[in-house]
Amino acid sequence: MGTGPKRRAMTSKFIYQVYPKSFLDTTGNGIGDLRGVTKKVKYIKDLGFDYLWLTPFFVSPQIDNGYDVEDYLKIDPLFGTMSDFEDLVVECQKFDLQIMLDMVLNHSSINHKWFHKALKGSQKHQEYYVFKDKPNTWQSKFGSSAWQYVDNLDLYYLHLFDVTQADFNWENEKLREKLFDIVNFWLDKGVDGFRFDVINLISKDQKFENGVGDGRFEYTDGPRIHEYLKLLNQNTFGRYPNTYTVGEMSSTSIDACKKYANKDRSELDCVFNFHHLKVDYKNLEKWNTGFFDFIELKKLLSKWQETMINSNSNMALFWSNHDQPRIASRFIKADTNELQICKSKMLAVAMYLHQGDCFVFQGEEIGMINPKYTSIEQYVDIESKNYYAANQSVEAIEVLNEKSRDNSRTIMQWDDSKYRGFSTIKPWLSPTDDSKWINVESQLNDEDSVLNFYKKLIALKKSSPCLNEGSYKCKLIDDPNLYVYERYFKNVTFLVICNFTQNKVDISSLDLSGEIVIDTCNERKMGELPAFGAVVVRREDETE
Ligand code: TEU
Repeated sequence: MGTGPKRRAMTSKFIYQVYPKSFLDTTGNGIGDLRGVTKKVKYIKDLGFDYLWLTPFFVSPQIDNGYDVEDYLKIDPLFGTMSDFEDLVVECQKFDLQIMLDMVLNHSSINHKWFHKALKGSQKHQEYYVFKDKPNTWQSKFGSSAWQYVDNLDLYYLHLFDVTQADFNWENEKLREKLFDIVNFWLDKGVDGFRFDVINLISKDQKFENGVGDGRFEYTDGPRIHEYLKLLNQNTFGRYPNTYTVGEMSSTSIDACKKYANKDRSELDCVFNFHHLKVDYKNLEKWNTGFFDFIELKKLLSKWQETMINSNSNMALFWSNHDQPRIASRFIKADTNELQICKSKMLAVAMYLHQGDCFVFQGEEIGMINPKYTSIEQYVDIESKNYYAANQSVEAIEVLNEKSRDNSRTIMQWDDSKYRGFSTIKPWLSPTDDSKWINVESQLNDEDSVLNFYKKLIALKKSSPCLNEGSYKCKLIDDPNLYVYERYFKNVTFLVICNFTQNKVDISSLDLSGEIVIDTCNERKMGELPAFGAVVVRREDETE
């Protein structure tokens, strides 16, 4: 029960993210459920994952697909029952797969009973949220003002996300205790870890100044954030020796992240930052297309690797989640299936051989791609709908085709049947594509598939202390085609070479002597790397 700093093992963790709604439907209603997850525990474990992260399945009006929680202690009937969840825990224990839940502690749904009581005039419950006489200029992440007027109270409440997601007031100790109770409830149910949603937004600067732009600097990595995270740690998961936690950090800074996931502090084990996923945002603006700054991507990856390693902190390695378009469809287009497969493998090599914990979003391991919806009716996501409402046009659909969060939320493709082995009826979100190869069944039987490649890559990283603990150095940072880096530890070095283009690239200046442990290319001429190719060389210095 010690609350002092934990010593963390240096081995990287492998976490598989499941979006239950789109994973596997066992009831035939077109919506995935917890029993569907239970059925696939073995599949996840066989790939080599240590953890299963489930996005929220608590009672919710589902305006933001469960990130708007109405009751944190109950399972939404859409996904099953508490007994289904308990069965899932048992199945995970059987396969030694740890379970992580997604805790949304920055806001609740306005359907939550606390908010209802606040609206009815309860002072105590109003203090659980952020009510003000006057709004400031802060903008919601989903567009428009972040404040909503409540007529009968003559007050405004803060919602950094949708108007139905009211922000909590973490200044209030009673509220904090209530939230800690929720986390402890799930720990008692046998949960092994948590992903904390936008957790770096919970400490708002109490001056509530307008600030610049949308106001984010007034509430991001706020004044009491480290104190709150320590309290959360001490009062909940920190009381258990082997829990694992990762915080989703929105628009964060590297200096803040160094502290959040420092191995000697008692905040979190790991952090997500999104800077590397904004390299295709022209002028840092999400809603545009056709832009990709490769050099900036390399600069960001190398800055975060070096800084986090040097400050003894840990970071999440990821290309995708339920808010991001599919990585296989991102950055540079692949013209053929063959190139698409190479690209998926290359991106996996580029990301997961860094130092840090590896997060894979369902379907990434088979190279799933964005759907190409043609009308707004096919979209479900609230952010996408809001964007379209403000920009109704053919161009807006094209932008959504690249940027919508629904791109990653389409159903998991288990086989090549009509509804992809996900369901027996039309799913809640239309299937992605009609390819015959992007599905689990066909890839399990194919030695060279993306799926089997992920398996090998995970095994490689797990088996190598250097890839877990080693330092990092980026090479050829100004090269417009290649991402090259080295990992080194004791007398072992790994050289990672990735071709981010659709052309073959000259690599004759690089020393490839050593053991080639990964070569994604079918045919590779000496001194060349084919389109989207990746090569990894392991060297051991005998003289040390
Ligand atoms: O996302 C936080 C977040 O800020 C984004 O990733 C957001 O979706 C993006 O900036 C919009 O362009 C988390 C969850 O992952 C997301 O699904 C929720 O909608 C959001 O918090 C609110 O809970």
